[in-house]
Amino acid sequence: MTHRPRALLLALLVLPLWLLGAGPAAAHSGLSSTSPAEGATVSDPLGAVVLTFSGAVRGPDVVVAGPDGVSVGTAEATADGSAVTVPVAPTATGTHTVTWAVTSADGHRLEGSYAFTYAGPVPTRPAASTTPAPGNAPATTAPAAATPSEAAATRDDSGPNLLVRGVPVLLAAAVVVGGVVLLRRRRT
Ligand SMILES: [Cu+2]
Repeated sequence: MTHRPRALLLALLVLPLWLLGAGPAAAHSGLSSTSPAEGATVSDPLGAVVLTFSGAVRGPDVVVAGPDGVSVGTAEATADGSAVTVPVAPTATGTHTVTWAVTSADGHRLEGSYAFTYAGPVPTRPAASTTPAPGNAPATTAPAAATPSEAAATRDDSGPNLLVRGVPVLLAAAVVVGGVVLLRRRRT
């Protein structure tokens, strides 16, 4: 008859401990999925990075950095329930790193980072007229400018080449004509 109060006592001791352990764990929000996904290669135009958590989050702080380490975000990240969205405008193809931090519903600060590869279209030169992005992407116009001058240089070389080629042709013609004249003189 003594084991029943013991079982009750054990239940009374274990139940609060279980509630303490499971309570905060149930309210603790984790990262469920991301768009683009970790390790994914994006070939379509990308306008935003979206992080989806298992529960409501607030106070998002998200930085999406391009291959040069400069942020490609065009506005602050916003939280809507369990989804965090940050608008982006990639300026280069390559590895993009998402570094994020949010406050879970239970008050815990969560943070992490992951990377994806962007292989979609990029502006040929920074569109300063429409994009309010603070990042001035270094325009790589130097290689493009060097190409026409190289083409002009090879085109200039073709002139002397034609003259040089013409000399052997004239010499060969002179030899043939001379040979024919000599043969005709021998016959007569
Ligand atoms: Cu938590």
